[in-house]
This record gives sequence, C-alpha cells and structure tokens, in this order.
Amino acid sequence: SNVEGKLNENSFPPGFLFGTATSAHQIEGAWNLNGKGENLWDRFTHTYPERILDGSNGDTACDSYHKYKEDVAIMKEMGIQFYRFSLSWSRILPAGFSYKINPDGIRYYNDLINALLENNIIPMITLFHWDMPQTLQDLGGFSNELIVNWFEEYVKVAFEHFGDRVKLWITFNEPITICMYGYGRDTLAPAYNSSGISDYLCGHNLLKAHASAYHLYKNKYESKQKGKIGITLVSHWFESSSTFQTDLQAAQRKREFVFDWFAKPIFHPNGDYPEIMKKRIAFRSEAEGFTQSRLPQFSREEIEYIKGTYDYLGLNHYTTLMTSDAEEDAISDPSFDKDARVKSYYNPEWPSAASPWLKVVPWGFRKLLNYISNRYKDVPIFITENGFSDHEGLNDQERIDYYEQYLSALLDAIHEDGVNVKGYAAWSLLDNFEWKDGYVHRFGLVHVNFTDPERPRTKKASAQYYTEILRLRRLPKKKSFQIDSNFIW
Ligand code: PNW
Repeated sequence: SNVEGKLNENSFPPGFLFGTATSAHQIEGAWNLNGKGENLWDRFTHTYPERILDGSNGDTACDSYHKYKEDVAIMKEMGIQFYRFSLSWSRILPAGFSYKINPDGIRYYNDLINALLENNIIPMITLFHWDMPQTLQDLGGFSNELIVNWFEEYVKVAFEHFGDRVKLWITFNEPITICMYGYGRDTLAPAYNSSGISDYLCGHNLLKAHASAYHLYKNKYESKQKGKIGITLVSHWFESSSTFQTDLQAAQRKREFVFDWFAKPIFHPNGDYPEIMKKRIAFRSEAEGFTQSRLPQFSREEIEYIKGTYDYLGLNHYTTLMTSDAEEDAISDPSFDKDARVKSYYNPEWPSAASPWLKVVPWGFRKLLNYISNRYKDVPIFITENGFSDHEGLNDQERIDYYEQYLSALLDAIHEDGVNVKGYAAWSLLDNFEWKDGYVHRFGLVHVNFTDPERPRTKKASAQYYTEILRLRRLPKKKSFQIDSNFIW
C-alpha cells in the first residue's frame, strides 16, 4: 500500500533470526581425544571406508574441537545471530550411559557456548545429530526401546550442564533420515537395510524418546532455565506430475509418509501416525503374512504423551521431487516404498547441486511452508537447515543464486502467505564431512582446506553475500560478490 509497506515486503521481519548450522561429527574431529568414546560413525567409516565416496572419515574433519574460537570469530565477522551446533553424545558420555561423564566433553561445550555468548551469538543445540555412541548402537540403537531411557539420561546431563545459558534445544535432527537411510536402507550408518520393518521401529522409539526429553525439560528445567525445545524434521516438497486424482493422492500420500510420519504424532491435536500410513502398512503387512502391522501401534497413553511435545518446529529443506501414482507392487518382501506406492523423479531441467539429490527448485520451499502452516495451525517454524553443495571453490556463484532464490521464496511465504517463520540457518558454516559423500560435496559458506593439517578457513563469496543480507536484513543485489583472488581449486 504505502512505501514503507513495500519496503517491508523485501525485508525480513524485525525479530527474525539469522544463523548457520553444523553438526558435531561433521566438524569437530578429535574423534578419540581426551576421553571421547567411539560413536557409530567412527566405527562405520573405519570399518567400511569403501562406503564413503572418498574413503574418508570424521577423525579430524574441520578440527573444530581445537578451532572453535576461530569459527566463532568468523561468525562474529559475518553478523551471525545464532549458531546451531550439535553435542557429541559420546564426547560427553563415552560409554553412552550417564554413570561416567567425561569432564573434557563438558569443558569443550562450555567453552564453545561461552565464546558464542561473549560474541552475542545465541547457541541453539541439537542434542542428537546421528552420532550414536557405539556402546548403545551395539545394543540396537533406535531399534531398542530402551533408547527412550538412554536418551533421557543423556539429555538430562546436557540440560544440567548447559541449560543455564542455552535457551534453544532440538531433540533430534531428521528422524526420517536416521530411520529410512540408516535402518531401512544401507545409505547411512548403521546400514541395517531392513526396509518396511526397522525404519518404522526406529521411528516409533525415536518419537517416544523425543517426547520423554521434552517432558523432562518441561517438568524439571523450563521454570528455571526458560528455554524452548523442539525437533527438526526434514522434507522435500512433493509436487504432483498431473491433476489426475490418482496422482494428486499419490503426492499427498508421499508427503504423509515422509513429513507427517513424524509431524502428525507431535504437532497435530489428535497425534498418532497419519491414517493413510496405518492403513497402507496394515494392508500390505497382512497380505505378506505378518500377524501384525509392521508399523507399531501407539497406545492411547502414548498418543497423549507424544502429542504437543514442541515449542517450535525445526525444518530442514533442500529440494523438490515430482511424484505420480504407482501400481500396487506384487506381494513379496516388506518395503517402505511399496507401502507408500509413489513414483518420484526430478525434472531434468532443474539445475543440480554437486549432490545428485539436490535440485534447485525455490517454489517448492514456499509450497512446503504453506503445507506445514495449513496443516499444523501456524506452528512457529525455525528453518534449521537450507543450503547448496558444490565441488570446491571460493567464487561460489551457484550457492549465491541458490540462497537468493530460496530466501526470496521464504520472504513470499512470510509476507504473502503469512507463514510463521522465526529464523533461518544456512547449512553450513563450514565445508565439512558430508557423511557418505566424505569431503567431495561441499556445503560451506566458508571453505576448509582438508589437505592442510591446520585446516585453514577462507570465506567464500557466498559468505560475503550472506553477511550483506544480515546487515541489510533484506536481499541485496548480488553482482558484487566475488572473491578477489586467483584461487583455482
Ligand atoms: C541433512 N535428502 O541431511 C543433514 O542434517 C546434514 O547433516 C547434511 O550434511 C545436510 O543435510 C546435507 O546433506 C539430509 O536425501 C540428508 O534429501 C538427506 C537429504 C536431505 C538432507
């Protein structure tokens, strides 16, 4: 309407927070130093180096264990308002259980938190970003229901030691990635490769573990510490390939199997799994000869215990997939994909990142935000990850383009659609250990030289661009962002 209104539409709202994100195993290194216990990714990469694209591991990674002060200084220079990082469970509890606390683990995170606060950067802690202590993985990890107790013991230690200064907590990073890629398939550790069984079991126990951590915080810590606690879910946007009912329903089914699998039990007033999942999995389980559905059932009490366990929703989002209806597969072995019965593919015209799964589709971000906001009644959303991978280099114009387009879609979701987004974290602050892709696919705003034992950091053009967004609190013209050097990687 007026000039001010127009300006505001290009601007991020006053209280909106900008940050960057990392995770412990991807950046810390120091895998066996000063009392840290072995975790599942240490074991996996040491045992099966051939499963990692460059045969690498997280033994040293960015060496942020030693270089955290430099990381904080870089964020300070960039004007970063919050830093999302994760705690390494086995650095704090080397044996997994809380009978043995590693003082150096407590010391390390205290130092990091204090350095952030001294620089006016708000710490946001992910309690679990995939690095299960090996001791607990040996007992089945998320396939053992006792994970609920183990996780509660561990988060209690975190709340006790860090909760006086940390006000933003996330229980789990991407349950579906853990359960589908780690338990259902063999893409990520522990690679159980038991689709349609182990993935659902993992999800079931993880949801209960999340709820118990939430209740512990609310009952014992919130009144004193006054923080907020949520969970980070990840989802692509799934776009129907046609307007045929069957395809529209398939796209919706896929959204429910991927996003609502974990969102509905927590964020919907009725709780529990999506009806379509319960129905499809029960139907195929019976046809396969199972005596019960492969999707475990929540009791009435469990539904009540899990629903509403959030202060906010953390959302990781990267890309979009086209979907269409698939034929009912012949009854054979259990499989998540056969349960969902949806075909998916990328539009070949979409630009690709180095990671083959990551295509640049900014409108999908806006659609996903609207989907979530409509379904879950304006739930406060923190974007806890969004970013782009390339091979290596400082003049990362493609990353700048990605951020420009995705942040513009985010502004539309906020201003035109009224989606309640509280903040945004770029994945990632640093080039880091990208799980099975090793150091080949790089997501950093800041370059790390992994062949140099000092792990020197150099800001990329995208770091300058992000700095400028944070300074202006709107999207700047991007032409001027160039690294003035002759680096050839
Ligand atoms: C996230 N997908 O995982 C993780 O939280 C990060 O640790 C990781 O480094 C980052 O994204 C980049 O991969 C994802 O298949 C795993 O679409 C899989 C997908 C997306 C994100």
